[in-house]
Amino acid sequence: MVVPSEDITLQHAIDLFREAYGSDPDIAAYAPGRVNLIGEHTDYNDGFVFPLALDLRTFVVGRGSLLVKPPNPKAALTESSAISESEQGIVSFVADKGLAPGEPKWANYVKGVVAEYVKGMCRQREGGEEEGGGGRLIDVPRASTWVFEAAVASKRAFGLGAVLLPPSLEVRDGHSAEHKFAHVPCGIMDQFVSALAKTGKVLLLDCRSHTETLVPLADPDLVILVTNSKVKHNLGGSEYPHRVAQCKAAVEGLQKKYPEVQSLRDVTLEQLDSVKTSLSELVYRRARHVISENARTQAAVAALRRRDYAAVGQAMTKSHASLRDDYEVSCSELDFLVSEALKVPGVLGSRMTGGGFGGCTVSLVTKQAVGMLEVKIKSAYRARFGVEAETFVTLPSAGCGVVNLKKKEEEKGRRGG
Ligand code: GAF
Repeated sequence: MVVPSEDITLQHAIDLFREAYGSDPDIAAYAPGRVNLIGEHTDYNDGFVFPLALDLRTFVVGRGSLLVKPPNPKAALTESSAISESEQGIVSFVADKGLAPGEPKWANYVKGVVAEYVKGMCRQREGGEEEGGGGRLIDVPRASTWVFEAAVASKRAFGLGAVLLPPSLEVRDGHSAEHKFAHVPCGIMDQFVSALAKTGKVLLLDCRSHTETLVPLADPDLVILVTNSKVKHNLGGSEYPHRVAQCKAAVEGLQKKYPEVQSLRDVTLEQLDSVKTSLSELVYRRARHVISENARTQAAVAALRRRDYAAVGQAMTKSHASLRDDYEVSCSELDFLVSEALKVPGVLGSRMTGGGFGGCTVSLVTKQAVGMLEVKIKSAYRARFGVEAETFVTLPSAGCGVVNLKKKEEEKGRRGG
């Protein structure tokens, strides 16, 4: 895969802005994509996840003066615009309390965050809800407006940065946007990793207490390979919400015997087995995945801390089997990519990553073996499915942030470049 350099991506966003508004943006915000090393479908069960940010970022650019000194006050003060870099589209909408999801779907991720933001502004304002909406956005300090826009930059990466908003608010805005505007009853993993990720570190997140721990992964001999199956998935479709409901059903069944249980996080495999006959076979297997995945995630974290990479890899591979067999969120393309990867010497572990039903796999592999892995996996995938899989090597990268474009230009000028 040819990954455009950060400067090219940013420049592209700047060009789109110029084309749309006839002026230069003066601020950019970015948010990284993420890959989850292990801990899948555990976040909405109060469990543990272990993701890292990719060094692939989406940029959002803007100009503060558009909000502060609009040529046409009414229109500009009540409008927020979004440019989708990947879909080459522009959607304009009124940033007020009436904001509702609609078409195109990608813009709902933007609108959802804007809606939460407007609501937050209303709450913070004296006079409450009635006072809020639209033009009130001008009161938002410029930097935070665009950091906040970074939250929507990457479809599922809602990191709002830490400039003005406390982490809980950051997460609430992106998380609630997905629930209400994209209709995905997702957990909190993606929002947190986008906001909190650090270079060279994998983020262990306790999804109940919302506490995070950064675990180093910076071994010169080791890399992470992400492989895109190119199978598109739609988590808003019925399967993801079904899994959420099945976990809830398991908890309800368990509570009859163990009233103290609040979520699958609180359950051991022994406890689950003790109520097996009272659960449907399907609900039992769903719960078994979540409970065993929490244990695998904690084991993988401990293994990474002691640099036992083989054990990390084994936990990843077992995670895939559980997602495939018990949770049933894999697909033949992902299963194929994983089994082909594991045939290559130097691959320590491989699994599907994210919600499933398509998307990517993640493999832990020695630096020496990664070239061979890419070649083999691509040709096998092409031969089997007639599709070019995309691969890219990554290391844990930093979370979202802001670039002051004016300052960047001035610095460039001073350096004479
Ligand atoms: C999707 C969701 F958005 C996450 O919250 C998480 O549940 C993941 O699927 C599965 O681990 O990415």
